[in-house]
Amino acid sequence: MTIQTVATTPIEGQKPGTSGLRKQTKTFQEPHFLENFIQSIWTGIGGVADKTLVLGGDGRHFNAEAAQVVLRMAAASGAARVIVGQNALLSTPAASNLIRKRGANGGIILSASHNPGGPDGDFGVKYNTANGGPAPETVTEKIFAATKVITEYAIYETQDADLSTLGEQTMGDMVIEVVDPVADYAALMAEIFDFDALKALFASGFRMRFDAMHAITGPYAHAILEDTLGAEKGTVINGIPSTDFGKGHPDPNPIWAKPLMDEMMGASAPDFGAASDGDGDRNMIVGKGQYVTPSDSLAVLAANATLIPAYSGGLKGVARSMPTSLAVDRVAASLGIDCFETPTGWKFFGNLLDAGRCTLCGEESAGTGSDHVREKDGLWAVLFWLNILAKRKISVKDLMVEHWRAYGRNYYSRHDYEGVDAAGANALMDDLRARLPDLPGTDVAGMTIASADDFAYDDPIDGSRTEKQGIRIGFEGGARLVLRLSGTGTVGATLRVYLENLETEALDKDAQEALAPVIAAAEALAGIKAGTGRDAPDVIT
Ligand code: VG1
Ligand code: CO
Repeated sequence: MTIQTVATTPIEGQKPGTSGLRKQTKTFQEPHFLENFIQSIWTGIGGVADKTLVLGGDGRHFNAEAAQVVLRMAAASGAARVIVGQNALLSTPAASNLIRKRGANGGIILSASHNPGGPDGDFGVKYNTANGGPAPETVTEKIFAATKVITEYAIYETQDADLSTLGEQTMGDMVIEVVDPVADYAALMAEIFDFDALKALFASGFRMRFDAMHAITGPYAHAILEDTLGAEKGTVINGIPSTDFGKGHPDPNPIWAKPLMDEMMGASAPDFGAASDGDGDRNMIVGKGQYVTPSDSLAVLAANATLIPAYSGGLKGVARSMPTSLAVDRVAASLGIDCFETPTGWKFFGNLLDAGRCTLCGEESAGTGSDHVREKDGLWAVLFWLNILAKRKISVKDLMVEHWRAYGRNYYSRHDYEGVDAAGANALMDDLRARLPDLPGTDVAGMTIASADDFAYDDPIDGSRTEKQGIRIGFEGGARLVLRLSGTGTVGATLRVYLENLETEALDKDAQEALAPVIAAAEALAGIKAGTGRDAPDVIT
């Protein structure tokens, strides 16, 4: 085995986005693309010599090959140990747990999360720090800076490591430790939740459907829901991970998980339905005849948290990303705890969790999590719901009605305009941004604008400031409109329009109807049709 030093030149466009570097798989497979980025990670974290890393991915096309490159590059740059999930698989929350549990210096997660996979899909690389969470912007900026000046990378010339067999092997001086991807994560879930109550729930005939969407959560869901908790065989569907996610779009929402939605709205629906995304950090919750928005889900978890063993002492605080609805704010107010509003992306929750300022966090994009790891966690959210239902002995539908009666209902929807012209989308945002100071006090679509700003976040723990995180427009009476551009897309720009309307009386409306004034206001204020060249959103969730 020899260390090869390969001359290279900087490659454009290696700036990490909302969640790591995401590109089309074909781009990642171009000469030096992956290697440049990995070497830049080593540079950005001050070198990898003598360090211990965790490595795994969501199993998509190129996962296995990329993992071998990362191992050979870690060995060439002097890493002491890499803990790898068997067959280079780890869900994102399981990777976060392993980093924390094993005291690793960091980890590399190979995933483009909810983006489709396969040769014509997307691939991604994410670096997580020693707390188990996504690298904060101070670190990703150093990595990006390194990508712009790279001249060479180091890689071992050797045959592939055997990642199918559990146990230790060496590559040069580096130890490669292959671990069961599920075991430590399953043990953590058993510490957090009342598994006896969950076993009793399933033993009583409670029926569930879990759609793993051909992605990484399948093995975890099989092991925990069926093998441990006794849910009937067949509860988990699409549970074998495939490299192209069965040619599907592994994003758990009513559009991409439509078969599950149809089943849950049908006459013979099971009691509870759920789905998870490509890398296992997102969740969708749906009861018999009742979809639960991610924003509402976060609010319900917060309101019922003391039913869960790990949270029985109460919550230190909660946090939500800015576009997430204000439903959880209302719960926090009634509990008398802090509610933090952060920019989109899990990396902004890390400091709050580390400092013990909040226990639960969530995003409107189907991400929910707590201080048990430093990532959002799909299966954890599902178990949280099951634990609540087991204790409360109530249907999802009745629980939602009860919740809305107590706190009001924040009707919510997101309209996405995908792959639109980037220049046009930027111009739309810039134009609206320039008009923000004049908007408060004016009327639009029959509503009066109460506030309008471009969201900037001052981190209360490290004092860092993050600007231009999306346009927020608040209306009198509690409606809200948010516009921002996606940081995870790989083609053109994606405009996300987030719509919210608070109702305290009419709790049973159709969401799009309840939001009609806000939708009209969005068009009047931002000229979305003209700016995107689209008559309607591509995806409505
Ligand atoms: C999207 C979501 C955001 C989430 C991010 C990563 O980002 O809106 O809430 O944190 O994806 O999720 P953006 O910039 O496209 O809006 V995952 O599960 O794809 O890592
Ligand atoms: Co994800």
